[in-house]
Amino acid sequence: MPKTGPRRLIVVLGDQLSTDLSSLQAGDRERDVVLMCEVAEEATYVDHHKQKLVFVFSAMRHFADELRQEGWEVDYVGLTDSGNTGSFAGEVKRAAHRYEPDQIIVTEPGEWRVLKDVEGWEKSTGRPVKTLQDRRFLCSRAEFAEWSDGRREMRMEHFYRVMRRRTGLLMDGDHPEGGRWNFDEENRKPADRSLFMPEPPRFRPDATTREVMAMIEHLFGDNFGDLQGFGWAVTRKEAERARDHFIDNVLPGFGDNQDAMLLGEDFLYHSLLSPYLNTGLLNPLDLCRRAEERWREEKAPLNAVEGFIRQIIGWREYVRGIYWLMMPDYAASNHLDAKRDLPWFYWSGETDMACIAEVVSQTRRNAYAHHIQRLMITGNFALLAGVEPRQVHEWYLAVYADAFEWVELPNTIGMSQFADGGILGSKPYASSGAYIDRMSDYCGKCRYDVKKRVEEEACPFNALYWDFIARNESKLGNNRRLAFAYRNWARMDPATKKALRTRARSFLNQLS
Ligand code: FAD
Ligand code: DLZ
Ligand code: SF4
Repeated sequence: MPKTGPRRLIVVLGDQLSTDLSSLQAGDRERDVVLMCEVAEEATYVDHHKQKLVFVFSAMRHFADELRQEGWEVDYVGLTDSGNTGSFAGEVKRAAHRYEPDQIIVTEPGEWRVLKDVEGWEKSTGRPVKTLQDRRFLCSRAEFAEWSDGRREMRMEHFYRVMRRRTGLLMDGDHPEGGRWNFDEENRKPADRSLFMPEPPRFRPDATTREVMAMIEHLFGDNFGDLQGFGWAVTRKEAERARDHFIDNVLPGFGDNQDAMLLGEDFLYHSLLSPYLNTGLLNPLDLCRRAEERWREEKAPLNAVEGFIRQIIGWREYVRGIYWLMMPDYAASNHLDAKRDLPWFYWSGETDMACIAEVVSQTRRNAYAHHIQRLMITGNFALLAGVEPRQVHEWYLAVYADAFEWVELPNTIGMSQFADGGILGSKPYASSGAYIDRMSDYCGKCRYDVKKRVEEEACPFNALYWDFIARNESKLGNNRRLAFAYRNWARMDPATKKALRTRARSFLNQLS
């Protein structure tokens, strides 16, 4: 027997697919109604990879079913349903007319753009809107602001220790397990073909996913990305299977092989869990506790488990904190005054640089590349070439299944492009071909020679690296972490300097 009394409208957004979401916890399934809507505004703010669109919409549809099974009334508006206004504001207004709720409840959105939208709902519907904290994150926006307040500089490593103490993860009383907070020195081994590579589980599209695939192919057929081979989990159960596979088979090798890159090996020792964490199919703290348990059972080494947990309670929470602290101005940051257009090969993959061609083609196939590929291949190249950070940001926001602005933007603008001038991290991640050669087997299959610097056949990363160092000297010359590079540049003879810069210029001039 449904309860009578005031009815509330609970709006659940596409990255809030968690049954323990604060808005759902605040609701009453016997009385309130849940609104979920696919809207054109979200589907088009960048030209998303087709797999990302299918993943989000299929996961949303499956989540609506999950809520219905739990007894909720869910009003689900599909992208092509008649009357769909194409925006959150429009759909919330229409739903307010349908249900005449006495209150609208929503968990705070992950992104600035959507928060601005939510802030207009009270006026557009004439109903009070209650916005609740997103408790899936371990550090609230207010707590991060408090932590950062008065600090001369923010650093992830300091923040991470606070999060370790707060969660108790890998702690022995007040001390870190193993006597150190960070075991990175033992990680980051180069690629090794002889390693056994665990294959990640892929999930066969069910009828719902196939329906979404047909819709996306029809509406967004020209967007970047292949749909055949779509294998992302779209239900909580599937995401949990992916999680268990990672914990059982991949986690033990995570630390050692975190930075390795091998031709034809798209996933190596990574979890591929970011799309599920970012949409709420998996809970970050639960995942970390399961990883910790593996170490306590002596089934995974401390360097692997600590490295994995750091990415989640450290980096993931830290970049979110920076995003909310710095938005909206952060999106326009361009400390190095980079102006070049994003080269077309970021979309086509058509370049003789084997490393970039490999990462772009993998990205097209899977809507995935691992961290070092994003940071040290495509990110590094854009940084060295001086591509405008906004264009780099829009590319990353479009092409990865896990790309939501709160996490993508600080990683791109801050970590990868140093466009924030050092707010997020202390140095630009710039490197010559030598690093790529050490961590991958890409160079062996490349038309360019990684050992050469100035010749026509020389690896472009080499001259571009020195050109980057030289042209940004006024802004980076005092950076302690680049002292070695600037000392080497200062020692170089003028003819070599000139040849490097000429080679960089001629390479950049032929980019389109
Ligand atoms: P794993 O290597 O298995 O790591 C485990 C988890 O740790 C990830 O699932 C993720 O939740 C978290 N994590 C690891 N590194 C980071 C990080 N730097 N910031 C935040 N969380 C982290 N991550 C996104 O989730 N969405 C993005 O849009 C995104 N854009 C990026 C753009 C650039 C330029 C760079 C350099 C990094 C970006 N990252 C982004 C961070 C990182 O590359 C991805 O989280 C990771 O590659 C996801 O793959 P995985 O799940 O296999 O990660
Ligand atoms: C990424 C995305 C896309 C493509 N489409 C929708 C949508 O139509 N409806 C929706 O609720 N969410 C979508 N999302 C995820 C949102 O972008 C994300 O939930 C909000 O931006 C929250 O910050
Ligand atoms: Fe990339 Fe240079 Fe190696 Fe070619 S030689 S794969 S361009 S780093």
